[in-house]
Amino acid sequence: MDLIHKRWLATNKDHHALEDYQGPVPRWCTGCGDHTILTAMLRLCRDEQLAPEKTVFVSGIGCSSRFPHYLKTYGFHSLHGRALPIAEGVKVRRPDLNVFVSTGDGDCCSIGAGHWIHAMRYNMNMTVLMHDNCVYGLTKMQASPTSPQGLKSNTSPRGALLPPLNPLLTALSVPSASFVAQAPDWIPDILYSIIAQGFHHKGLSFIRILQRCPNFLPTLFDSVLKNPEKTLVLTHPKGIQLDDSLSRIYRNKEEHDPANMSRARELASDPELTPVGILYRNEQIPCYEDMLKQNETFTPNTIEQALNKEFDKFTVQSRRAATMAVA
Ligand SMILES: Cc1ncc(C[n+]2csc(CCOP(=O)(O)OP(=O)(O)O)c2C)c(N)n1
Ligand code: SF4
Repeated sequence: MDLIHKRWLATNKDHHALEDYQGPVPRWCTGCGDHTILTAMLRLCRDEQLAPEKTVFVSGIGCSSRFPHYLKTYGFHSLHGRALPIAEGVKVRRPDLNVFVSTGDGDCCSIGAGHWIHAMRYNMNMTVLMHDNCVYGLTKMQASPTSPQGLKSNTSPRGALLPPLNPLLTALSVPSASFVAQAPDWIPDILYSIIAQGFHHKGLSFIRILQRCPNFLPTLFDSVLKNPEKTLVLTHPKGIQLDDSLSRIYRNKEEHDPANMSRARELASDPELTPVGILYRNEQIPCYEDMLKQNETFTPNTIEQALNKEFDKFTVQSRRAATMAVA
């Protein structure tokens, strides 16, 4: 940001600074990936100058679902698994609002899985952050659908029996999926860039964020964190780009066109590499709220006319007016 721009912002009374969006100090554990996700979100609100009164964060229940408490916008800390239908309700009545959803892997892929699939289908214009720490954090370490096979937890003391669900592949398989991306919480610039692109996408942007939970799974992402070669950064003029310093660390890159669904599926199922970037984007898929508007038979005007017609049946008329009406 140049000096003139900075000075102009400082003197502009309508400008929102980062602190205008910042709520109380978060109560997540030290080192929890949710902190960096919140920082990225605060930056986005400030950079996009989102009006706090026109911005809503909806969440379910879980550590990650405490997100709305830490932002000075509207927020709805709802029920376990129900963040998406509530966000859809907000969007359908108030399409003018910026709607964001924070949901954990338990919240989204377990109890909320049905809502997740249908929210992808409805493709309403909102940004969905799926904080995937591969465990139930808030309730103190039970296996989630994305937990690695063999994970010893309070619900699987001998190790989780099932292989994990792949949230990227699941999302890509839903008809009408229009934006699917993966971001790590530990590369702030990439995380921010992906969230920003998701926000600018018209439709539901599903962003799976690999989120560290140092309290319960401190070594979960070690292989990727300690060896940058295991990360495959998906670059594209219509996706994300790496600056020089990140390019020196993350040498494993692929130019991936987000319109290419079959390559997106291959990348999502790669057993060795962790893809980071926008896997799929399709701007042609209509949003449900726009489809509704086109088919809307009840406008405020037609509702008023229908109500007036009904109320007129009960109008008490003077005898003279009634006689005139009969004549
Ligand atoms: C209907 C219902 N079932 C179960 C719970 C208990 N519960 C609260 S949070 C949670 C799981 C949280 O895990 P996740 O969604 O992965 O979020 P995290 O805490 O890891 O961020 C569970 C099972 C609940 N609150 N409501
Ligand atoms: S338990 Fe895990 S997910 Fe929850 S706040 Fe602590 S580090 Fe974060």
